[in-house]
Amino acid sequence: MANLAERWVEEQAALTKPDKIYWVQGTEEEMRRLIEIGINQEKTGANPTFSELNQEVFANSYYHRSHPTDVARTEHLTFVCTPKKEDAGPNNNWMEPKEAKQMVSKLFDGCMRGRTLYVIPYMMGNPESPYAKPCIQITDSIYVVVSMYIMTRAGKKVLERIDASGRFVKGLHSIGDLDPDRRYIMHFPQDDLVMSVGSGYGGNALLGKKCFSLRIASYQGYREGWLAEHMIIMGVEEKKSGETMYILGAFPSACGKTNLAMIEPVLKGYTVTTLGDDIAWINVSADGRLYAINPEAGFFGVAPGTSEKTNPQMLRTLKSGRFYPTLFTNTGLDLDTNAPWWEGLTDKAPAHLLDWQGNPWDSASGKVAAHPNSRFTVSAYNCPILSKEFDNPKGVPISAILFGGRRSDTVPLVCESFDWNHGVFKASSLGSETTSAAAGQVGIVRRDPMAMLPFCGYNMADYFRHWMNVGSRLKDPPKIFFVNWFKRDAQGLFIWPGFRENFRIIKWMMDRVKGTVPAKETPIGFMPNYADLDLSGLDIPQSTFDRLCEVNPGEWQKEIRGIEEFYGQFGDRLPQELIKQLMELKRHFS
Ligand code: OXD
Ligand code: MN
Repeated sequence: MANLAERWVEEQAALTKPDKIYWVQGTEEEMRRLIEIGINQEKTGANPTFSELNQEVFANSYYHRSHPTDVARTEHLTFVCTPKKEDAGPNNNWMEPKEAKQMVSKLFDGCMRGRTLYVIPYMMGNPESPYAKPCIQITDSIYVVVSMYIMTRAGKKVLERIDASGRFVKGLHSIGDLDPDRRYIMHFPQDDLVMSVGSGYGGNALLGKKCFSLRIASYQGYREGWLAEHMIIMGVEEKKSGETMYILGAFPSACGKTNLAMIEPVLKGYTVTTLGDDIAWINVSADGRLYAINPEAGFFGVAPGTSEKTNPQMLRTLKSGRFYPTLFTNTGLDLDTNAPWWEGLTDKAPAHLLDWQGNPWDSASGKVAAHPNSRFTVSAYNCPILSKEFDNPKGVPISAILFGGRRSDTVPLVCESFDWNHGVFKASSLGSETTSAAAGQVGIVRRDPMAMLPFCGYNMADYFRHWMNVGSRLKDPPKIFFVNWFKRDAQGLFIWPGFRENFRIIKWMMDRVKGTVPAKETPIGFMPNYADLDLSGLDIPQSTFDRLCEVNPGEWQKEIRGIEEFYGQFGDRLPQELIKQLMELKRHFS
């Protein structure tokens, strides 16, 4: 009798009707072969799926150009299909599961005719970890197969794990005809199932990432008592003591999360190691502490703005090519060197450049050469500062959690919450100006609780309660901090220098965790004293610091109105504790 995985694959093949079925083994030699096919035969729109890049500049790297309408996550086409609409919550688009399956099944019907159906068994998390989860993705895109090979632990060994556990997360994917009108990313949390059609873009098509490791996994975590979060994991070692503190950080997409995960400390005496740049699975261990693992095995990062200055470790990672190939998608292409190029990589653009759509780029046009959401896909194992704990099955113990957003005003540079529930309140009302990582208008403030608004696979009111329940199980809860690197002055210029200098704030947070510095109590939380922030070598006088840390009553009254409006949509389901916290804040500013 066919096993569980085979049976499911047969059913999907009966629906999608491919010419061939290919089970991915997960070997390097196999990926070379698939890349070759992508170079010579397989097309994405009018372009070959891959072309080889200059191996001297970026070793083992390949270029991919997507369909021009398929460049970002499409939140309006992303659905959470729970039997009851209230369980998906106002934070998700909803469709009744049976209806949703019927609708997308029509799009999947025969969509792989003349094509190959690839079966990718993969693991999210180190297979040795009790927290890791086995999965299978079906796809008809070689770009997706190679990307999954980089981003997850893929290979046939996972099938043994599926046989043993009798459970796996299923992902059915087809690029379909790439028509945005026939594009749907459907999640079925009750069935551990994702069906995605019409897009090859990472966040829509690498189903282990946002679809499973955040949307489906957040629901699993809700049921099972853990958290799946949109967070980086970093280790900061103090050389003098030899001690490492592990920190989580949540930021909405394209707010410098990856740069922070690999920050080169501007202060002497510290080393930063990276464990993850996007997703953390967080469990309460027997000792009452939070431990985090990164379920992914690679980085799918925004290229523009990545440079020797902003993220030298990422550039080293991208140039390594040591263990896995690296992909560049929708960047510009330097015709003289055959290397990818993007805005910010060098001060001056190359003389002969193709833009992300393959047209000669004209510097006078005012247009960008690389798409603002152009991406690299690179293995974490290629990263020179990958933490030696990266594969620790238990994960790493967490001492601090940091939340951030992109705000021109209102939110100060750094603020520590009074306690866990106050931190949950502040994180639940986090606002951020939108970026190009998702389709839609850029630069307007939207509430993005825990930076999870596009990724929470169930009603966020229940999610907030779940956060508080997890906190109540902790013996030694991590401190929760809020940062805003993006405050602007009256001329619209950033006040804080950002990038490497952000480490000064990390250092203050570590001092607070250790209890070695006092702080000022304000209505919104604890804030640093000027004297306790190490600003040595920076020209930041007290007056600038005061602007960075300003809590302006008028701005906060507006903020409170924004929070009230956001909370309103959750009705009675919103935990009373959050309403209490909001009332308390309001009292201070009325
Ligand atoms: C991402 C995102 O790709 O958050 O990580 O959009
Ligand atoms: Mn992300």
